[in-house]
Amino acid sequence: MSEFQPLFDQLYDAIKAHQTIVIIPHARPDGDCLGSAIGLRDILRTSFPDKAVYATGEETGYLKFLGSLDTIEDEVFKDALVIAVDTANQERLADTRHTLGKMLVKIDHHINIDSYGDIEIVNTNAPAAAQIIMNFYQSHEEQLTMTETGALALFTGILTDTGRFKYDGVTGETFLAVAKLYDLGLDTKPVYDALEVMSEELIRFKGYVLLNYQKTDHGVAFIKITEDLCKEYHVTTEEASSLVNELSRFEDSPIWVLFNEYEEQIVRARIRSKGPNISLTANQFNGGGHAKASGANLGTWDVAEELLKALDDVARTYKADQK
Ligand SMILES: [Mn+2]
Repeated sequence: MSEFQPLFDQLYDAIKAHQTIVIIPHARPDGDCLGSAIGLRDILRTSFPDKAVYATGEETGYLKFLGSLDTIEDEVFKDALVIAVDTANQERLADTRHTLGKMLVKIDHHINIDSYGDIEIVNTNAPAAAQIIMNFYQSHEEQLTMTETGALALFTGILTDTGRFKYDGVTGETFLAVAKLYDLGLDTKPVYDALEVMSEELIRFKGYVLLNYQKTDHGVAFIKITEDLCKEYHVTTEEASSLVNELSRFEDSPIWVLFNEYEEQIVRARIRSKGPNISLTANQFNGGGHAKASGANLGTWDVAEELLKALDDVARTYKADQK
């Protein structure tokens, strides 16, 4: 029996006990948070047709194939069970009415820095929140069911957060979850079609990234993306940020960073690693995440330079240790 079984039982009881359930992913959505939210919504709607089940939040172009989110009034939250997915801290939730419900559940795979749920199912070993949703499904397989829509959404969550099954954290459990999704009628074609397609603007912008990246002394590869640049190439900040792993291929670069500006020129960094733990550095720069994939909120470009210095030092130490 999994150590999470008692928590899954509590979640199941909470679902049974509530007539209205609202699922909330994080802001600036990715495949895992939307896949988890839409997948869980499908499971609950299909298994409990008498309940009112909603998923709120923000949609994003390349993930529209998952289905749309619900727009709900404040009153809907009254007496509702609210389930936040894939979101470490409350400020990041795409709908901050999460406290309006009767009970709040947190399902996440990031380090539990902000303990905000009445029930918290936080498994930092899971490579995707969607895998935890599947673990819950599998823990109550007799009582739960889902359609192809749910299978597609959960597969997308697992696929994107594991970098297509490449990242740390992928285990046999991941593939057992995916095997179950295939058994439930998963059709992967729409997922690969949607994820592989790129606008011409973004392809041109990818060319810009590959021609204009820079490297620090010890091989931290980075690219700085300004709002003006996004305007010039007609790409959104989110689209531009999706190119972060274009800088992953350099043999001598254990760390790579994509910087970009959000509204009012707030600079953020996406930091990735194929060796050293970069989450500790991200923590020092008002950010965090996973050992090999973190984000940081920098504010200004001056702080971006400081982050690069700190990461260059991490790369230097890492390379020295490798020798
Ligand atoms: Mn995730």
